Amino acid sequence: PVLFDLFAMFDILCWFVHFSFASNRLQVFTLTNERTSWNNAKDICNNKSESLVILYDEEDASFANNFVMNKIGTDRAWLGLHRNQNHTPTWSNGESLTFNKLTVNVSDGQQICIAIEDSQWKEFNCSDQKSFMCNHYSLIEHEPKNWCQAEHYCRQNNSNLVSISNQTQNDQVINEGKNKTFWIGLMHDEWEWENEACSTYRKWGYSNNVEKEYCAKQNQYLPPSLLKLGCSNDANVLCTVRIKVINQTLNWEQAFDHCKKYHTRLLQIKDELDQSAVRNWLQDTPNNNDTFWIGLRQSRVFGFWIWSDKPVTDSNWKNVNAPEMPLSHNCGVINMAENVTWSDENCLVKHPFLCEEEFFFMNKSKNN
Ligand SMILES: *[C@@H]1O[C@H](CO)[C@@H](O)[C@H](O)[C@H]1NC(C)=O
Ligand SMILES: *[C@@H]1O[C@H](CO)[C@@H](O)[C@H](O)[C@H]1NC(C)=O
Ligand SMILES: *[C@@H]1O[C@H](CO)[C@@H](O)[C@H](O)[C@H]1NC(C)=O
Ligand SMILES: *[C@@H]1O[C@H](CO)[C@@H](O)[C@H](O)[C@H]1NC(C)=O
Ligand SMILES: *[C@@H]1O[C@H](CO)[C@@H](O)[C@H](O)[C@H]1NC(C)=O
Ligand SMILES: *[C@@H]1O[C@H](CO)[C@@H](O)[C@H](O)[C@H]1NC(C)=O
Ligand SMILES: *[C@@H]1O[C@H](CO)[C@@H](O)[C@H](O)[C@H]1NC(C)=O
Ligand SMILES: *[C@@H]1O[C@H](CO)[C@@H](O)[C@H](O)[C@H]1NC(C)=O
Ligand SMILES: *[C@@H]1O[C@H](CO)[C@@H](O)[C@H](O)[C@H]1NC(C)=O
Ligand SMILES: CC(=O)N[C@H]1CO[C@H](CO)[C@@H](O)[C@@H]1O
Repeated sequence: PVLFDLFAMFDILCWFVHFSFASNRLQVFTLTNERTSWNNAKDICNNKSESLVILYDEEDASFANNFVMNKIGTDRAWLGLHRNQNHTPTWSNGESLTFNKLTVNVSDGQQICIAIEDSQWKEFNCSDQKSFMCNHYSLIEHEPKNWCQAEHYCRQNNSNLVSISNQTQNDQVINEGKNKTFWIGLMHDEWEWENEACSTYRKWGYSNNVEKEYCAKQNQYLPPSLLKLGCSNDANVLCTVRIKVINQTLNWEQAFDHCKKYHTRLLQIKDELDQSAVRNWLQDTPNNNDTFWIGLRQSRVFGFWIWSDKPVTDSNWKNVNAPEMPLSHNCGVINMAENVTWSDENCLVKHPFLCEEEFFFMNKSKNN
């Protein structure tokens, strides 16, 4: 068996890796020394099954800023944000906007989200925390969220934020809204994050760029902000990976294949930062009191534990020492109920599992 993938080792040596989590979203950042155009940067990340970095809030932004400055002291790194000039407003369920009660015009770079207040459609800062209404007039009053979190909440129930297609429906939405101010499924934003990620982070820095400005990079100055830059300019490449809980129960091999096919790979935990990020992240995940497959496997020939193709260096075993043959089972799980430690498990048992991938989409969401 090929246990040590030379390419992977090369990766470890040449790419800076770090975990961060903000607003319940975990990201692994990697950065290249290469400077290239935005489109090329996007390809470089995609070729590694990663994507250009998405910023979800100021914490992300300041992390990305420090990361780039500390690693290569560069003043430029591309972000997964670009301007789509053909943008037309659509409902969050993908339907086009045929019935429109909005009376404002949106200017370049501005992101606005629509809520109903006093029976009218009004524009608000998408970061505002508000009540919201999912489809079927389901009003969520007591868990105020920003627009993206609200849409995410509805999605978890196979729904969307409510969309409105005629006056009758508009009246009903208002009626069911109990005079609250609540988000509906409409966001205006001609700037788009990669992979249709939904993020309300939008803090533009000063930019006196005279060329056509279509892509965004991280600004190196504090406080961190976004700068517009022509897409054909050169900047460094900042990629990211995410983690996803798959609720479906499969055996280890099937889980491994599933992650590879639909996402990137079964989750690997390479160091303490990874471990604590996973811990923090699982704590905020519903139905987390579970045992999840991770990409941990024991070589049946040599007896040591590997992450798919890389040796396990850091460890967090339940009983401190790695389970040893011949008594051990050959696959690894992580267990929230056991203080997020690892245990060996029979590879044929079925468990939910953790993949690495993007997970927060505007519309085009991969199932599972
Ligand atoms: C990405 O991969 C494709 C196919 O392997 C290759 O043709 C292309 O040059 C790669 N692009 C970059 C930027 O590495
Ligand atoms: C919005 O812009 C259009 C075209 O620029 C203009 O005709 C319209 O009056 C504007 N509406 C508002 C409310 O400013
Ligand atoms: C939206 O609100 C956030 C947080 O309060 C703030 O940082 C940001 O500047 C606001 N955006 C706009 C366009 O006013
Ligand atoms: C989600 O589904 C549950 C159970 O069907 C329901 O009680 C809850 O109101 C739903 N939430 C939303 C946002 O639709
Ligand atoms: C309004 O839209 C809803 C949902 O699309 C539809 O079921 C209903 O028939 C429409 N009503 C009218 C009067 O067009
Ligand atoms: C909503 O507010 C209006 C005026 O502010 C009031 O007349 C109406 O009774 C209120 N409706 C409900 C359901 O509270
Ligand atoms: C995951 O699956 C379990 C059992 O099949 C179910 O009870 C739970 O609601 C599911 N959780 C989610 C987030 O779908
Ligand atoms: C989680 O699982 C542990 C062990 O199976 C059990 O003792 C504990 O009560 C569970 N907690 C919840 C919140 O279900
Ligand atoms: C769980 O693990 C954390 C981190 O290793 C440790 O600080 C904490 O004391 C542990 N809690 C229990 C109950 O063992
Ligand atoms: C998850 C989701 O809402 N997907 C929708 C995205 O938009 C298309 C139409 O453009 C719909 O068909 C999908 O259902």
